[in-house]
Amino acid sequence: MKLVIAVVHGEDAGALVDALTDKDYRVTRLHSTGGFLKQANATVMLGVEEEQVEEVLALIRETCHARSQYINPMPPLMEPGEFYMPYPVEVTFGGATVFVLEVARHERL
Ligand code: 2BA
Repeated sequence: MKLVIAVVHGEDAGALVDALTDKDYRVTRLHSTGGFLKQANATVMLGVEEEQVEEVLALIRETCHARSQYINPMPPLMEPGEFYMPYPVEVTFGGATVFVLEVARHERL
């Protein structure tokens, strides 16, 4: 068995969970926050058989899309007689960051 962990954009998480549950996968959605952007994203976690991993990855590819956004790397600097407005920097988020882990043991008790 494998554990698939996918960090996805919050706006894609609903469609991904629906696509997975439509195919009878058991899924857990966690609210998470990216360390770099410090913005909410979603982590979707599911235990699957090895032969199901490719189908799960295909569903993630179909439902999760890359997005660009601009962030300000530092706040504007305003000292007496000085004004510095930093240029926004473009950052691309995802489609998805996916980890596939070996599961040592799985029980439903
Ligand atoms: P964040 O950490 O908020 O990162 C959002 C996007 O910012 C990243 O998109 C990447 O394009 C950029 N970025 C992140 N760290 C950077 C850095 N040190 N320098 C320059 N740009 C940087 P993605 O790579 O698609 O990642 C989307 C989200 O997936 C991340 O949100 C984080 O929550 C998660 N993630 C990505 N890689 C991970 C990893 N190796 N381990 C754990 N979580 C990861």
